Amino acid sequence: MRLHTARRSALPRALPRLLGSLLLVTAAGVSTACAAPTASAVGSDSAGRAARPLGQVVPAPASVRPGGSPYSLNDGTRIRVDGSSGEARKIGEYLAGVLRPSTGYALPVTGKDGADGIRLRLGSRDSVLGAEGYTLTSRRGSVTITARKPAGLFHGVQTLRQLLPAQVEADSRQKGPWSVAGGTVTDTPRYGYRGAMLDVARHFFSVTEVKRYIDQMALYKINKFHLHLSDDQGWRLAIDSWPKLATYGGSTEVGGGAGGYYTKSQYKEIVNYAASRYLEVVPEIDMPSHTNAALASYAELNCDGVAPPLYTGIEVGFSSLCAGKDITYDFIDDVIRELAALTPGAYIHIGGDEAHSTSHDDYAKIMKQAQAIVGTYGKTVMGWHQLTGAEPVKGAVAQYWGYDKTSAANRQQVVDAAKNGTKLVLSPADRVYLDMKYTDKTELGLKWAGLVEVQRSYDWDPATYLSGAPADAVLGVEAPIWAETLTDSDDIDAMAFPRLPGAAELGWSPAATHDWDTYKLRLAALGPRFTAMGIDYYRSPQVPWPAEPAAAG
Ligand code: TNX
Repeated sequence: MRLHTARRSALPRALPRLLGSLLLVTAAGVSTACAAPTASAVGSDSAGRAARPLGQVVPAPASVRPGGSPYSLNDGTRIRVDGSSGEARKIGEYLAGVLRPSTGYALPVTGKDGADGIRLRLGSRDSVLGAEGYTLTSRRGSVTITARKPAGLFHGVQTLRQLLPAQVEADSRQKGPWSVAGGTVTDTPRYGYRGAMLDVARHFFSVTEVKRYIDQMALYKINKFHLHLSDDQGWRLAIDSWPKLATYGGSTEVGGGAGGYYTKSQYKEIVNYAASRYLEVVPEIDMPSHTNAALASYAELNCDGVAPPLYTGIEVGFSSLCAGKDITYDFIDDVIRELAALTPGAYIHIGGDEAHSTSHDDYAKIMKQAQAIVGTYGKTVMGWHQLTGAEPVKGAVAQYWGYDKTSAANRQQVVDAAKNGTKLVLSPADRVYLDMKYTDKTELGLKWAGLVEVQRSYDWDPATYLSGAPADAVLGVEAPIWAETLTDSDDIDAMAFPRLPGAAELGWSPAATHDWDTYKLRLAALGPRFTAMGIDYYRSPQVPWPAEPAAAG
């Protein structure tokens, strides 16, 4: 048995394990929950190589049973996958791709025979695991991840990454040892919808930047990637039947930069990349407002037949599609048809927010037609919660983005819709809008919904947040990041980290694990991982980050 720290090796053999389990149980206050160890155990090694308790993972796993000998990778380790499925092999290759650069081990991905190594098993008959759950068992000689479905295996692999020392995330060779504490994690998500949104309209982000964010989401078991593809400042997807949307409407962005758009093949590349990380893309074309880029591209879409100039400011609510013109509905049909053909996922998001210059009747008319069109192409309607002020179709999902100053009447409208069957995804702006400043000193971001420090972002419960809404109306949580002030991956990193993992935990972890005091310790332990991945995160004073060298570049 390899012991991880001098402090521990001085203790009798069974004692560290016993202490570990006691800490796990008491810190979370519930016996099934995982939780954090003491602050000193989080940060005892500046390189993040301290022994890591089994439950020290974000999102908190549903159940953790520490015990037994740890597992250690070595230069002979194999990743053994279930040969019956190509997907298990791909996940094995993905894991090897994460582990090889830092460990320097060959880590061949081989067939499932053999009891040692990292074993990825599909086809568990444990129905409790559902489509996304997994078990991970670590003992001397092996770590075995078992799941019913590939998504569960993939999520289990993310847990394994976090159970290894932080340096495993580096892209160059690091010193081991590479050990995982002994025991079993059994884990399933609280909600089926765990999303993050990226606004590529206010500033355009390249395919490479988008993939980077996808990889970051996957670490925390997020499974929906909402792409905000159109707004006043830019149209970001090529549409064959209306080519000027992209070539002209996509030619600028906030501040007047060059903008850009995704060709269909680039867009497919994003969708496929997301799918390889078990994320479903939820594409959004915002309407009837937030449409200046489209209105500027085609004069005939405007009620007065005059195309407005391109727009590079950050005001909202001034643009509107024209409810009284037939061509408006041809346009919506063409766009949704082409988009649906590029969308393997269930949802198409039609926006519907901040239509301040559209009359109620016009709004209701356009949203009714748009919803019908989404249905025609076999997709489920998603819209911002203002959709509940029109007539949401059966099965529609409303994304709630209210905040503490949202009027009681507006909240009630959403609650009433939920009582009538509209499903909800919760994105409260004063909690999980990742573009809100942390403090007054935060350089990037906006603050119309207030300042959102890390604790405020984490400390709410999706089941009770919208009081009066039936708990089963809530499909999950999504953290949007709007990009008026953000121009590249560094900017996304600075705003999403460390709040994104908290939003992911709200979507994944059982309510019983929800506890800021233990969460902040688990979050602190992610600091060296962010650094190893080149993420220059906000060092919130609310979180006891371990000492570490300044973040790279
Ligand atoms: C509100 S939330 C918006 C966006 C802005 C964002 C900035 C919502 C559906 N609309 O148009 O980009 O605030 O935080």
